[in-house]
Amino acid sequence: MAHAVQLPPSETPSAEPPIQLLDPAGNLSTDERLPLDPAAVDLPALYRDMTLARRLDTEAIALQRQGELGLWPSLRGQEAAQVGAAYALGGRDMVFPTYREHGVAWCRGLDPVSLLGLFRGTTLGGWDPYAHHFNLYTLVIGAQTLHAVGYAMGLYRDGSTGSGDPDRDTAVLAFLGDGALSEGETNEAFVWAAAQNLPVVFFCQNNQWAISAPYSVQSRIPVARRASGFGFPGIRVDGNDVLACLAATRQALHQARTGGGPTLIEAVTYRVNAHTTADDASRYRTAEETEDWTARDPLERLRAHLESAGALTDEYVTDLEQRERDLAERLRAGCRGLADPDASSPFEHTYARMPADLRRQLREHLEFVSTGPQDGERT
Ligand SMILES: Cc1ncc(C[n+]2csc(CCOP(=O)(O)OP(=O)(O)O)c2C)c(N)n1
Repeated sequence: MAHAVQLPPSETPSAEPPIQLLDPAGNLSTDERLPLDPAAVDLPALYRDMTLARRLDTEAIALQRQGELGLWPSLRGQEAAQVGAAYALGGRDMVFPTYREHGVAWCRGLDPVSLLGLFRGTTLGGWDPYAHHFNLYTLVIGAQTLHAVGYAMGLYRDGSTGSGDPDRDTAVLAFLGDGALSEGETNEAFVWAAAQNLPVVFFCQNNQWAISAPYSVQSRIPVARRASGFGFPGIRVDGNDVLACLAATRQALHQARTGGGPTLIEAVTYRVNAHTTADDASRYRTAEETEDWTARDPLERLRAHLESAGALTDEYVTDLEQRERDLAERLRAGCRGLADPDASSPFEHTYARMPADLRRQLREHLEFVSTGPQDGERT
């Protein structure tokens, strides 16, 4: 059998350049496709939240290395995509994340300790999705796109989209990775969102890799261009440029809320760390590629801009460093203080009335747990 032709890993051929409003040196520019007045954006706040999202990530990795977490999927390199998108949200808009959206969770006001429970094994959820309009993390690739479409359908049927009342109209923001585009569920979600003209924005962080599979082995066209096949707009932005991500998401959410239907945003970025703390990225990608992308650091370019504009005072930097230390301490103490779950909790909350077979399994499980650790097992 003939071997499939493999394209070079990193960039897909004939991809149009992503729209950029802030270049790697920190210079601002304009683009008529994405109008944005930077003077009306709180740039130091964006920098603050990107910095704190990175610190959250760094501390979680350290906690995993100390054996406090089983696993951690790092967001490093994707702070601009996540914080930019999050800043475009309205309070009522509902977010459907994957498992890497720690920066969005942070901006949504979630207690960062609650992000750790899933990866410490103390919970199968971790927070009330309605408290911050931020759904639970989804580890099944692509599944959240259908959840998002279902929620968007509910909004549509409740008359909470395209009503003309800005205090009522609501949209959904669904996050996905480039790998999720190869899932049937994602494609079903796109078909359904288009056919029903639903108020949903699909925000794809194209971080180039689905674990060890580069985007180029999954598709012959760029992510954003796929949208036209489903019948809605796609837009390609520099995912390391927080302003381009903010402007694109703001525009797409506005369109969704006002009855204009779905959009697919491709934020071109890079996962600087390994897929998770359990993965060795050196097995499938080169150090040069990672170094090249690391040089396009999303925090550095905003910092460079703020410094050149004289907007980063010593006081601001000192205060931010203190906030970072406080956050780190809160994560360390909070993680170690997470309560062990009740032994029956994995069996609960799936069915309103537990089926007999599951009840039997629960009984067996509780019996097993009550016997305590077996010889040689860790306590
Ligand atoms: C349905 C399903 N298939 C396979 C997996 C195993 N898996 C976990 S992460 C991953 C890659 C996902 O890549 P991408 O969507 O690009 O997101 P990223 O992790 O890069 O942010 C895969 C295949 C899974 N979790 N769910």
